Amino acid sequence: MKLEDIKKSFAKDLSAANDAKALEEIRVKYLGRKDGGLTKILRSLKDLSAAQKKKVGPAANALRDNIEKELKRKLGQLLNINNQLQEGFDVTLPGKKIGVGHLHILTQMENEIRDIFSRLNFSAVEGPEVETEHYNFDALNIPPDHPARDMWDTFWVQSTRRTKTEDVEGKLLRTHTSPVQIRFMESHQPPFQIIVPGRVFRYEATDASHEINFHQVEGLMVGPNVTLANFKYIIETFFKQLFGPEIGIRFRPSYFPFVEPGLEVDIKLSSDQTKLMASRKSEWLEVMGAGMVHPNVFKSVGYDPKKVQGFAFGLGVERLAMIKYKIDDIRLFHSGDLRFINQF
Ligand code: YSA
Repeated sequence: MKLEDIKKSFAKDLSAANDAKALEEIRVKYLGRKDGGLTKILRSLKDLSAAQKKKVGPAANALRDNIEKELKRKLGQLLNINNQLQEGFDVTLPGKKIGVGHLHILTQMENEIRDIFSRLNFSAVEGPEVETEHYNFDALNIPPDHPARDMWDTFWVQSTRRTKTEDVEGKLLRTHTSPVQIRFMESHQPPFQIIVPGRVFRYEATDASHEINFHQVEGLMVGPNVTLANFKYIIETFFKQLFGPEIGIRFRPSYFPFVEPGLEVDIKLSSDQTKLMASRKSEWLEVMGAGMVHPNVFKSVGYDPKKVQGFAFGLGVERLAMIKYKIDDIRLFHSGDLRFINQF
């Protein structure tokens, strides 16, 4: 028999074998001392010429190794099936469902906010989380030692916070998404309307509605005739789309150095958000700071404040998710508690 024929015949025998006894018979047939075709070939090698030996020898050895390997593999396979059958393993049962995970509630919330603003014709842009003092404060009309810096308790990345004596620019974890307003305006000309979703950081005490690491979505609309009326329309439309037409919205005067006038927006909590309401002693939750962009901010990016005007806002994503999904403690979002996460 030729090597090729032995190979074919072995493959056929192997696939027909379904117990250890049959496998042993195959082993004897192909590798046994007696008359196995392969044994004969291996034995006759000594009578071949040197050239033939060189050709047939390695091929015959390789086939022998392969036969041994295949016999072992098939034996393992048969034993495995046998064990499973003995243990009462039912191969016809449906498999275990593998959990496929899902988007975190905050990602879902951010996506929903992006969708609504996209329908209102706002494009989304992003900026760095590690910022310079210039973009986070100075260019937003908050010079060093301005008391308004205390509104944002800051994580400084390097101990290079600028002081009157040491004029070195500091690096920090951005305390709000507002620095991206400056970055965007430096490289674009009005008119435009953008949102900036992103992570922000504050070095402050946590409670049911305050985290040290949370998310904001900044908004900025600038053009020759943008007014506070445009802001009110956009924001009311946004909240009604997010929470439904009956939602209570309150605009309050406020102060931010980078807007004039400045305001804040509150959303009315439902009566079943009792824990949050109890800890806050108010049925209104502040969700957004906003205002008309200050002329000094326009000047810092080279715009002429006599020619353009605009509104800006920064909303808290966690706070909106809390209202929408009746979550009474902001610290749950990053708690890693699957009982919480899997509800959404
Ligand atoms: C104001 C005017 C503008 O022209 C543009 C943006 C702004 C907002 C400003 N940059 C800012 O950060 N204001 S803020 O400190 O009041 O925060 C905005 C929103 O973030 C708040 O209304 C609240 O919803 C959320 N927030 C603030 N501190 C938080 C927080 N959410 C969770 N944990 C905290 N510690």
